[in-house]
Amino acid sequence: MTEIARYTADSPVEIIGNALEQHGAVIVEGLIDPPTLAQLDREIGPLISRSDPAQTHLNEGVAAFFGKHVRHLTGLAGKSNAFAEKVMCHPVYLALCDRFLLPNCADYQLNLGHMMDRGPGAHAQLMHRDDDVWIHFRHPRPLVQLASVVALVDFTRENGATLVVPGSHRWSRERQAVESEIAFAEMRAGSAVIYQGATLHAGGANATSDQWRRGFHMSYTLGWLRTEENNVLAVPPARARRLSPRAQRLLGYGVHDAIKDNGGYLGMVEMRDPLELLSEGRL
Ligand SMILES: O=C(O)CCC(=O)C(=O)O
Ligand SMILES: [Fe+2]
Repeated sequence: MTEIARYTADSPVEIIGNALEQHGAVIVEGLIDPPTLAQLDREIGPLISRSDPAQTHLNEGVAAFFGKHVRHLTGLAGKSNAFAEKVMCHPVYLALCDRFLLPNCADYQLNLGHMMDRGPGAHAQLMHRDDDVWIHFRHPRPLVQLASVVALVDFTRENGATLVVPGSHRWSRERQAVESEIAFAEMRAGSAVIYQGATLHAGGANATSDQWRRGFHMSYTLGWLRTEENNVLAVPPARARRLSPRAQRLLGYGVHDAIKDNGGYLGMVEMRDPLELLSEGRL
């Protein structure tokens, strides 16, 4: 069995980033502090407990991937201020996005902010790479995604800790992991596993515990790529207006301004930056 490199949240972010570059995955312990965890619980707890594990999914493939024992809550930045300002805008995530994503875009954005409460009976997900959502973007391609699973309860092997294959971000796309290459992201509530979009991983099976394994699946991508969750519809202007400009920009409200790189603009409204229209009350 293999292990995932571990650091604490006060480790220099450069060291955390070096491990993420080398191994494709890293655990950061104590990333989310206890008061923020309590705020998340107050804001999100009542919503997730009303979610139906047998909900309708986009199609049968997605339904099979998640199974019928998982409660979902999406569009988190519109539902929880703590998620938007303290998780999505966490300085460690932003510093890692600066290092890994900014070389390939003028600004990065949230790809997905998704809570999963993986209940007893949840089966393991198929081993996958999150960046395969952009399957038409042929290889070789630059690094396009940083992803993370944040533990909101203690993650154990029994309750389905995320399975991660360190080093697989550099493998050929055909290579499959054998058991000895797969690590369990066992970690305390408030810790997170952070991985590259090309790193093989899967939600683990919650086969023997009686706990709900609650966590955020959150990822960031280049500002010029279509996002998995339609963030501007999931967090419409009436909600986005209450957030900080940084959070609004991460949700895709800002223009992607590549003029300084001899490129152009993406995402204008009335030839203006929607962020300005939002602050002027015109959106
Ligand atoms: O919840 C987890 O442990 C992993 C989730 C995941 O990888 C996914 O939904 O793509
Ligand atoms: Fe995934």
